[in-house]
Amino acid sequence: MTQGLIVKAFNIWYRVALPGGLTADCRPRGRLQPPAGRPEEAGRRPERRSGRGDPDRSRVLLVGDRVGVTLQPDGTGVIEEVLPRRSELLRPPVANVDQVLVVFTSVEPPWNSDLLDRILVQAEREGLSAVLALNKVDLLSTKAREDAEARVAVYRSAGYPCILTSALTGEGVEALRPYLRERITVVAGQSGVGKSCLLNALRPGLTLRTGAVSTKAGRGRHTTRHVELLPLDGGWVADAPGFSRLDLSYIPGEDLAGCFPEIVREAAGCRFRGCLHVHEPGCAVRRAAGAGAIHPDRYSRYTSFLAEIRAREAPRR
Ligand SMILES: Nc1nc2c(ncn2[C@@H]2O[C@H](COP(=O)(O)OP(=O)(O)OP(=O)(O)O)[C@@H](O)[C@H]2O)c(=O)[nH]1
Ligand SMILES: [Zn+2]
Repeated sequence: MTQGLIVKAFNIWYRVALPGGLTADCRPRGRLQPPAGRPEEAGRRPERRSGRGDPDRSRVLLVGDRVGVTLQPDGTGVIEEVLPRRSELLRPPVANVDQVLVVFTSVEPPWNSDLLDRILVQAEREGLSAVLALNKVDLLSTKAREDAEARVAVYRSAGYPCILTSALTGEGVEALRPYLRERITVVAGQSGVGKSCLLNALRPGLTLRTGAVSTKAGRGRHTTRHVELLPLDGGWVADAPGFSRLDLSYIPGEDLAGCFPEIVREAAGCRFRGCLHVHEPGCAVRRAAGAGAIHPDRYSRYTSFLAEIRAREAPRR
């Protein structure tokens, strides 16, 4: 049996990447058991994948699953086993994701820290690390670039690696590369920020559709775009829509602070366990926000997200 990684799923077939750069289209063995997830995942999400434990084998496996395959004489393979998952994303549906590459811009489209913070909160909630790429820096004047640097510094001080990139000139592309090596990365960011272009710059041999509408035959109105993992420096990237939910109300209010790494660092100093860092006495987080150790913009984003979650939670009580 050979170990491989599911890189694409279609109907009952799965494309599996094998050692040596080979791939084989594989079908699961009849009685294949669903993989074990992380036990602490139970109850983390508002919606569970309906295929969990479902006898419909076609939904048991995910792109990103590590599998054991027996190759057949005709070049196809049979998936005999699935290794336990380290993580399981619902949107996009990918297993074993390590991190999110968040691509954003300060022009075309303009800076949107609300969306950026929402994406980062989701990444933290899923237990994924995040790397930020501020793309299209070729469009910035010296002054605009200084402003962009200042905005990015907020995220650096929160603990996120941030790289200024241009898919057009190639600036920052080599600085970004080491973060993607040997990991499974999902690319997130609003439409038009240059996600596909940046991946193309990282992988000159690869051509992803960018900007223009795809003309690929057979892509009818009712077919959805499937997730695919693309090889990159011994790692894998998924340029798939989905990882940019605007609605954070699936996160319990008391868990939100845990999704801001700089708040987590300070919260140990709060007087009360379970401090929500809003108006509790002896709150180290508010103190740190007042003193600048936590950036006031990030702190106020935390309080506004918390208010949003609370407003949704209230009717359920
Ligand atoms: N000037 C400049 N333009 C860029 C850069 N990166 C991408 N673009 C342009 O921005 C537009 C959108 O790029 P895409 O790569 O398609 O953006 P995307 O984020 O993949 O967009 P969606 O597929 O809609 O999510 C295209 O017209 C690109 O040519 C950059 O670094 N500099
Ligand atoms: Zn506190």
